[in-house]
Amino acid sequence: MTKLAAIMMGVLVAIAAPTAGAVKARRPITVRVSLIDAKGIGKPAGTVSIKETAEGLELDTNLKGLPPGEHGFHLHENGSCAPADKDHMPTAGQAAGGHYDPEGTNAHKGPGGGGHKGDLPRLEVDSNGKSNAKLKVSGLKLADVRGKAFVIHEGGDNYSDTPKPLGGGGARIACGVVPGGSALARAATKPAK
Ligand SMILES: [Cu+2]
Ligand SMILES: [Zn+2]
Repeated sequence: MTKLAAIMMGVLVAIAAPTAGAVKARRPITVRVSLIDAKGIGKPAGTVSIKETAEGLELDTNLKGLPPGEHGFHLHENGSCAPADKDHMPTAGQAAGGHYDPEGTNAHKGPGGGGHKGDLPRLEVDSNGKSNAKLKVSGLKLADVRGKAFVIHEGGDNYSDTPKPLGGGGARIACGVVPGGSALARAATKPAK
């Protein structure tokens, strides 16, 4: 190898190394999830860690204290897990608003289905009330989820608005706000008293 070639190699390595490091160094965000009811926020129910990858997000769930079975799981548009009125009744997690739908599709079609971007893969909770899974979600970035809320529903999710709207999961039973987002966005999502 000539001296010049050796110097060039060194330069290439120096340029490539920090770039690769910067992509990998993006640290996961951890969302603390709590059980919720019409009175407010209750016991801790574990965490969801969010990692951004080239394909989208990877959600690492470490949840506990949930009813066994399938549960609808979505990103809702407001960063609040508080109750709010629905049909004049205080309702669990209602302040989280609807499914994240930046394109205004008004359609619940499940993950990657072209409807709500907040439609996530449904959760499987084992007989011990735990859900430990790595869920891959394409089409979402960290910037999309910051300042919004993950909501877990009582029932499952058929990734459709029929026979029941929004996958049929019904009541909201657990919720966690993703840290971050602008102060303005947070103020706008404070539940009405
Ligand atoms: Cu939901
Ligand atoms: Zn949806």
